[in-house]
Amino acid sequence: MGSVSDYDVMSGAEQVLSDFGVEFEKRVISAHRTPDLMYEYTKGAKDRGVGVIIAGAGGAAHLAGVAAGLTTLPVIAVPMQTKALGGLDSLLSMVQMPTGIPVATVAIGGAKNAALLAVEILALSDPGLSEKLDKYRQEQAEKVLNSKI
Ligand code: RP5
Repeated sequence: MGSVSDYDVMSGAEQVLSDFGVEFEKRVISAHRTPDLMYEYTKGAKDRGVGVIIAGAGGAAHLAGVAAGLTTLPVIAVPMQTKALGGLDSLLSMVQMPTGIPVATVAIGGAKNAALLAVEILALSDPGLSEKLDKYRQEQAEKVLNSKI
């Protein structure tokens, strides 16, 4: 994430990944304030065994786009809600990537879905994780089917 101030939202991703038993790195790295670290961290990600990068940032939210330019790992962007523009600034900064450097952008504040998408990507080569996803979907459906009003 681009700042500690993003953690309230990004902790949702942490929670989902923990629930699925997926190992993760949790870092504050800013594309603007710490560009050298941004380069070093992202360039080394694949060799460290990282499978997917989830990047949460707000405002002029270049974190995900810069990461995507530095690696061929899938990058998922989480736009943060902002005071000035409600998060539309973050969303548009993240979603309009140039052809050739894709970023998968979730909803404003959608950290949990970002984590679920990451789990789905990792599950392509992990049958155990795939089973957990099926179970999760089943439980979700049951909650709706059993809901009373
Ligand atoms: C972005 O600027 C961060 O991702 C954060 O959402 C926003 C504000 O950062 P702080 O000023 O709170 O550190 O880079």
